[in-house]
Amino acid sequence: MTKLLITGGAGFIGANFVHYTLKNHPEYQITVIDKLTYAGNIDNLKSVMNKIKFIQGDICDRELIDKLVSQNDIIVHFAAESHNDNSLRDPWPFIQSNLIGTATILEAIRKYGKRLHHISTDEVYGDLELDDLAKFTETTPYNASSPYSSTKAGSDLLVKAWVRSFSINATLSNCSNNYGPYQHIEKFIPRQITNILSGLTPKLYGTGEQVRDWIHVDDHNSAVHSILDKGKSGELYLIGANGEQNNKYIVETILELMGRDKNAYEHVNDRPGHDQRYAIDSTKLRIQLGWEPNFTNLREGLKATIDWYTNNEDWWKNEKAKIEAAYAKQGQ
Ligand code: NAD
Ligand code: TDX
Repeated sequence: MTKLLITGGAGFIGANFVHYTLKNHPEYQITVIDKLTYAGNIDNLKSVMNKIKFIQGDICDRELIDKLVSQNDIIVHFAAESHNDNSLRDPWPFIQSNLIGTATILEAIRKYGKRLHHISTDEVYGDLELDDLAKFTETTPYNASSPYSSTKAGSDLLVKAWVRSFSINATLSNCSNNYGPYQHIEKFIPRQITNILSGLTPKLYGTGEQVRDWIHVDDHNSAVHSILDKGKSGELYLIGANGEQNNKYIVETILELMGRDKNAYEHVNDRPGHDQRYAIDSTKLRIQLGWEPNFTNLREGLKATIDWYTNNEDWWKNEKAKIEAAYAKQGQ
């Protein structure tokens, strides 16, 4: 059995990765390390706790990371502060976890000669114009906009530097916007679904014309497995499933799927520095590794996600008032 250490495995994508791996890749023996910040939820792993080892800890803890990396074969690194709006309120946790945390993992990887897969985002490339037909590729220059995306860009550069200078065995992937079960309700899609379920009006930042390239979380995770199986050390792969839509379309579709008037949303204050458009060209991943997404119908994916939040109110309802109070302070 290959020993797999998953950082951030109690968060949205990490927890889905644990479930996906247990179901589809029995060759891995899983250990999760997660600090259980506000975004980490041990309940996300409740049903599989007897099949994995869970350690509550910080990726900035050098002694702990040293020990865990030495005990495992492959490290898949999801742990990060992940929300742009929070990074605009307070950048420090982002600098700590995304930069110092990644450097801590890299030093342990270098010491013990283990394999790393670093999870990153398309936001490292900045944004595209709304009327531009271009997409991000693996050679697009880094040009991050927010404290969140700049710390993710910095973490990617650390990985690339450790590959070049110390010849560590590492791959990187930069994925577009994920949706699916277990996503924190601070994020766009779950916020709007839980607003409607709570009798609140969906909130669109600014004009709502901004475009995001949506991918189902299981497609992100199947791509990560393709890279673990067939990826070449030192390479970076973009992950995307041609899911470009503007925010207005997403809110209207959610309202319609939930049986409401599709215009029953409000425009609120825009995000400072709001990135206009993200779009991924995933040709390299598809051609070189033979990966294809399974969830190509966004409307159906949204319907399933709405069903999940409707059926799992206990998972989110205690957090709702606190999240909305923080947004309300910013007129959002
Ligand atoms: P999330 O906020 O839902 O989960 C992050 C997890 O990391 C949480 O469980 C949290 O407790 C843990 N964590 C944070 N700081 C930690 C620390 N110092 N030590 C240990 N654990 C810590 O985020 P997510 O949306 O699941 O994102 C996971 C990864 O995927 C991130 O690296 C993010 O940049 C990347 N990513 C996310 C998206 C997206 O659409 N959500 C898209 C592309 C890439
Ligand atoms: O209430 C809202 N209303 C709204 O219009 C919220 C929370 C967001 N938005 C807009 C802002 C963005 O244009 O929706 C879009 C998506 O917002 P987020 O869910 O905050 O995602 P984004 O900022 O695009 O970043 C996400 O994708 C890339 C993840 O949070 C990152 O972790 C990932 O790297």
